[in-house]
Amino acid sequence: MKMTFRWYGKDDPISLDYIRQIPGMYGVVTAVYDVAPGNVWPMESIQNLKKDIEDHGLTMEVIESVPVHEDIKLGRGRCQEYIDNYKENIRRLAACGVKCICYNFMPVFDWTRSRLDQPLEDGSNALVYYKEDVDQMDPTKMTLPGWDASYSPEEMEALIASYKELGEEGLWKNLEHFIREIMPVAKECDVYMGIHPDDPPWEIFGIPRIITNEANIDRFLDLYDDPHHGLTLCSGSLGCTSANDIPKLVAKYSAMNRICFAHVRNVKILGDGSFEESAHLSKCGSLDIYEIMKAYHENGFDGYVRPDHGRMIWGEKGKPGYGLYDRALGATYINGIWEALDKASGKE
Ligand code: DNO
Repeated sequence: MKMTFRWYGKDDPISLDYIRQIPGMYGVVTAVYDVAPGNVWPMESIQNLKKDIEDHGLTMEVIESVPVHEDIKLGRGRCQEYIDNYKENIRRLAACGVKCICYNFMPVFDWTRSRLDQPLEDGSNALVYYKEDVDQMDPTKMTLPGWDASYSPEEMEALIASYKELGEEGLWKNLEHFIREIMPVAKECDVYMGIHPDDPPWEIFGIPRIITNEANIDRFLDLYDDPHHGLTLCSGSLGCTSANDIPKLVAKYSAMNRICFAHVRNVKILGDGSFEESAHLSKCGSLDIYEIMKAYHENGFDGYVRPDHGRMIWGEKGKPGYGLYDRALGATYINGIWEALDKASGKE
């Protein structure tokens, strides 16, 4: 496994100098953030990003995310032009040494939470999803850090209506078209495309979400039979519901060589469709992180890993989910488990 850390570029309050000090850090996961979704990333921006990262002794082999324009997901408007741009981005990133691209196919909203700084018992705070509060939320009147905030309330309303009309099968059809278009390019460029599951893995605000469970992931992988067509297996996204058995999914898809990127996050499932993000340590949440890492290890996983959302601890103020301290603790914990698994299996 190759340990990585998400870095939001020059505007990230966490510097590359700090990231390189986390033990065992192989590289950062980043993106070009000043280009609107759908457009081609300037070569110069990609090269500058790479240089900066490599000057700090880190690698830039993983991009998260190259966003998929809503016209592609809806199969309308400038869909084909945006798909061509997407292919060009794959080519450009590959030319700069990128080996893995993370993306998602969630309509309009990326990860959704009801509160970003819920105080926890130990004085830290974390992202939470309380179903009752989400049920009251009006997505046309708010935004969250992972969302595209450029829509007016009217545009948002129209977009939501289009997805309701499209429905689940319509979304599958558009996903299939996108995959059949981009995968030959990714394969030729030797870039591994890892789709991120929907977070949370169920329908929100009445619009469809499809990368949510084992049956749907099987259906997704069947769209294109090649290891370059794979998964970003996010334990915390799929693991918000106990219906998904994460160690089992990790074992299955890593044995099939279809996981290129592992997001390791723990969550505490609260039972009524609510959950809280917790520290990575197994006993702090509902997921058994040891069993998850063991499933990767036993199946010879050698892809990229990153600690996912952390809590805010030790008074840190920062980007929700993406502070330094708790994610660094997460990386160290994961490295510790991996070292133990290596040694116990005689690998080291
Ligand atoms: C949450 C992240 C997601 C992820 C995208 C991938 O913090 O894991 O926002 O980056 O869904 O496209």
